[in-house]
Amino acid sequence: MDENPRLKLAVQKSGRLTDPSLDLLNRCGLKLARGKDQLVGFGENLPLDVLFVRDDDIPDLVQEDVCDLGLVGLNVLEERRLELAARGAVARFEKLRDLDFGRCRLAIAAPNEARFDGPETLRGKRIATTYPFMLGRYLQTMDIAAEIVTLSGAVEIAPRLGRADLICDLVSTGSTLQANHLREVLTVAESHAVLIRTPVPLPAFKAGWVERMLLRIDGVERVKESKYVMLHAPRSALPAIRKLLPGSESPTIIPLDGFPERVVVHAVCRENVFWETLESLKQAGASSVLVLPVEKMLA
Ligand code: PRT
Ligand code: ZN
Repeated sequence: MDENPRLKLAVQKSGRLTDPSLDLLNRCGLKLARGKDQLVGFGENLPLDVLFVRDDDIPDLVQEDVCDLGLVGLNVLEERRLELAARGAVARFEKLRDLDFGRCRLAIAAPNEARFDGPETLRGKRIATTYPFMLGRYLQTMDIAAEIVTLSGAVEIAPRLGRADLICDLVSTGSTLQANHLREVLTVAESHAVLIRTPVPLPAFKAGWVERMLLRIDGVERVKESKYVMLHAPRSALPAIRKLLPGSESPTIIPLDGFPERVVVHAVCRENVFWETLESLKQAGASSVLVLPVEKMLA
């Protein structure tokens, strides 16, 4: 048996999740060697390799233990879970983290000119979707009988082709709906990218690396909006300045040589620092204010 087995992580090969997934891994310190069109990226500096696949294959690759980890949309995961449940099977992938990318919602949209007075309007209508299980569950919870027209793509043109009265599809900016003369009327589910893991227990070496990656992911997520603020201030202004620093824990106060009444303040702010905050800080007596991005943070 391999004494130092490598972790295998499934990532979407080419699509909306590819760049943000690779960006996250890069921020976690992974250097990937990947030839053009290669299906496997080799982790040069960590015992972690990336398998590039279609997003729809990721839940099964992970639950069948072909891959230890996967980055995939909650929508894909949930649809697969319901599909398995409909066959009396149980989804075995385990969610490790919710991630801050791939945000969208599964929504029902109606043609602009069609009347819509709430969920009741769906009764007896045909709804086109590539998410028949999630839509089915939604209709069931709302106690509405409607016909689900399952398509494999191009859902947004179904009403124009006369194949459906409404659609149920993923929406992020809403511009696709708009371009197809549709309007969003109901939200079925919210979604974002998630990290999932195999249900099979991992050997200690791999488990240790999963833990380390999780700490790094948490660090990356935490610093996204964080800023490091440095400023000079009169000691007397400290209470006011502390109140103005957004989401900061106890700042570091450093005496300023030769100026007993003045101090240097260093603080990590967990929220973005806007110009308005800087202006208020200045009004409160701060000077030489510097705002720096935070690259890494380990709790
Ligand atoms: O080839 P593969 O099967 O891997 O890719 P795919 O075509 O199935 O997936 P892809 O790349 O389109 O999306 C991958 C994942 O990104 C989805 O499963 C979601 O978790 C997430 N995501 C986030 C989205 C969107 N936003 C999104 N807007 N997935 C799809 N869309 C589509 C939507 O279906 C519609 O056609 O974009 C259009 C609407 O976008 P807006 O901005 O016009 O509203
Ligand atoms: Zn897909």
